[in-house]
Amino acid sequence: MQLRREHIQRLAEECGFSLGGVAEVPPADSAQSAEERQRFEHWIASGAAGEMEYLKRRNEDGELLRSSIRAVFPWAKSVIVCAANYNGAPVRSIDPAPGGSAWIARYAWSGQKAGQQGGEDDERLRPSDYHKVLLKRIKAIEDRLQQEHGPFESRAFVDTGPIVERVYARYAGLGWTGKNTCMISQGKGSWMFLGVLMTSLEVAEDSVAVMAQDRCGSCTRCIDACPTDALTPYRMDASRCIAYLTIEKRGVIEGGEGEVDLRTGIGRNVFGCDICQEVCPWNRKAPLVNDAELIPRQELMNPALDWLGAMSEADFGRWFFGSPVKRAKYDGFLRNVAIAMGNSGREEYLPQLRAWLGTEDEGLRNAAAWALEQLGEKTQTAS
Ligand code: B12
Ligand code: SF4
Ligand code: SF4
Repeated sequence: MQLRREHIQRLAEECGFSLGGVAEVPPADSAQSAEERQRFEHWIASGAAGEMEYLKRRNEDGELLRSSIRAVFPWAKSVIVCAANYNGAPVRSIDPAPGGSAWIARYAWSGQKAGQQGGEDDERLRPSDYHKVLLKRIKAIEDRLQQEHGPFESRAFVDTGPIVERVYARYAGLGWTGKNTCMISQGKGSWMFLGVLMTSLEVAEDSVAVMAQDRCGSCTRCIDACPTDALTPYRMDASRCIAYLTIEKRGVIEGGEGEVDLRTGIGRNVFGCDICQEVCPWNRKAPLVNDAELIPRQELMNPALDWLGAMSEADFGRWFFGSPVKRAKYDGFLRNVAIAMGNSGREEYLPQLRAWLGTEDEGLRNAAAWALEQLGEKTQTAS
């Protein structure tokens, strides 16, 4: 039994994806494998992964787990890669916005109807998380293939597998790797989540994907627009990326090295960052999402900083339970809000920031002290 491209594309569409493709796993001793392993090794060795320890895990032979599928799944011969659109609304963080508003990255806007429990709550959207949404769909593809072709080895992942999904999206012909490091589809842009299914099945000879051509050309808009200088062509220093700082980084956010103070660069972004994709010309005509499990929640577009800052831990849980935003954790999220307040130039936040100086969480305390200084108030604790 071999996998055929058209069949995978059809299955992907039937299971709720915008794009689907299949790639061969290159032999361990191939030049392609060696190049990817080396690129990943260098990236980790340079410190670009910051404190994301899960990216640095190695096997007993000292190989980085995420740098080679074969090291972890020797049976893997192919990877099915599927992409789902999450372009919620034509609202961008770089456009003029109401004063005192924050930005939550659009991948975290998603929600779905609360269900048929009756009563007024029915129309309300409850948060949804792309990990769960996509994994369910990938597993539906897995089931369909098992039914059609009998048992085979397989593993489905969204984010968490020992694989750089964008590399396989490129191998599967879904798009190219942009200078902003995102997977860009020529017709659909880069607002795409990825999910993968590794299988022990071979790819039919006539279905080996043709890699998409790199269409970045001489453009450097993403690199020029990045507020924290995290990008050089096709490479990100994640330790400088706002998405890393506001989602993955725990504790204190320091100013960092380089010309830009990272906290200033964060601007009004309180969870993730969309800038290097918003400026990308390939997203100008990107289709809007039409997906019952990824419906954009209006209240998360340009949310007011004072609303976010006044959230109790219980409120945070209510608004973000089941949403990717939970990953930042309550204290981390408030830390980000404090930094955005410091960047707002608005004195109305002074009382809230002063109150946070008395909090136990060091990250939040430090961010509040820094923000107060930005707003012209001297404190003892700012670093
Ligand atoms: C860790 C991680 C992050 C980190 C680090 C990002 C990074 N650039 O690596 C942080 C927290 C910063 C992050 C941010 C975001 N992430 Co993220 N992240 C991941 C994760 C879990 C692992 C990525 C990884 O291994 N990085 C390591 C480095 C080395 O990989 P890389 O930059 O992708 O580089 C590879 C290729 O670019 C290629 N390459 C490098 N140089 C060159 C040069 C040429 C010429 C070519 C052709 C290729 C090439 O080889 C590299 C390594 O082999 C993946 C899921 C997964 N398992 O893959 C999601 C993933 C990459 N993230 C995703 C998303 C949506 C985001 C955000 C948009 C979220 C947000 N709005 O805040 C931002 C996007 C920022 C950006 N410009 O990339 C999507 C990307 C979808 C897409 N269309 O590309 C993924 C695939 C999750 C998913 N399942 O959908 N993320
Ligand atoms: S997501 Fe934001 S901070 Fe990160 S590389 Fe892109 S523009 Fe820079
Ligand atoms: S902004 Fe330009 S350089 Fe950056 S990813 Fe898009 S096309 Fe490529």
